[in-house]
Amino acid sequence: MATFTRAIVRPPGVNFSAGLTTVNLGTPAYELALKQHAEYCEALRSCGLRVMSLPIDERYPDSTFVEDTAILTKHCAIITRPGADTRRGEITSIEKELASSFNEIRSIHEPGTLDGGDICEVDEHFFIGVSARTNEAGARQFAEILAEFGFTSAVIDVRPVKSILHLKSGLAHLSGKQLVVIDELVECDQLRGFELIRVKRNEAYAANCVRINGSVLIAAGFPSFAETLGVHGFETIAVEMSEFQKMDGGLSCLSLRF
Ligand code: CIR
Repeated sequence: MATFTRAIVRPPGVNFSAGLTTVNLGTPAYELALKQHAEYCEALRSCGLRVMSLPIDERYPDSTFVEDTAILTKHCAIITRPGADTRRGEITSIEKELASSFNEIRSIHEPGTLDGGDICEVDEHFFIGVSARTNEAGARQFAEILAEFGFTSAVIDVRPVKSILHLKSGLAHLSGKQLVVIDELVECDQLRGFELIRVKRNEAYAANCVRINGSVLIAAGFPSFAETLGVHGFETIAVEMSEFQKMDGGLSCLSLRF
């Protein structure tokens, strides 16, 4: 399991609620979103990470979801080409920021599209979700870049799974062969050989959790999942995510960790 030392985040702008969403949970309250974002950053710090906070960018209401703009591996950074037109420009400032930390930077090019939320890293292996945001060309380009650096990958088509926006909305890597999954992904051939820790259907949002060094960051308000992780020996840190959930955002998408 990689050890992380840094995280990149970007607080939401005042027009955050003008971003994309497919869920019907109401309009996010801006002040509360800012507070939750600050607490999220504090949780990252408590895991030992140095948090680099980018300036708010109101040109892009979804730009707080920085995870979708890049994938950071131990050998390279890969700049995505977000599937939503309104998010495509978000990559410019991220690429600039990463230039000082990564010698090797690759990019996804047209006609490929790929969102970081569709990429689940399991040590040297990556699951690539093909979704409403990540297309087959993007997945192919990404797999080729990974192969160049000695990583392996497998594609999981999540388009039939209507309850999730991205692969990682329903899949997370905890440690070794342990994965967190929602019911709809349990039968995936690509996940055979892994230990699957299932999330109850009524707590499916919590599947998007993040292992950071010795802890697992989870969304607050999902007691059964928190208990399951405890039984498996994980220390959990719960973070309130309600305002980001309203905009289809999972916990992992608020940061880039490396
Ligand atoms: C979007 O629809 O693009 C944003 N409102 C939410 C993106 C969430 N990203 C993620 O879970 N990786």
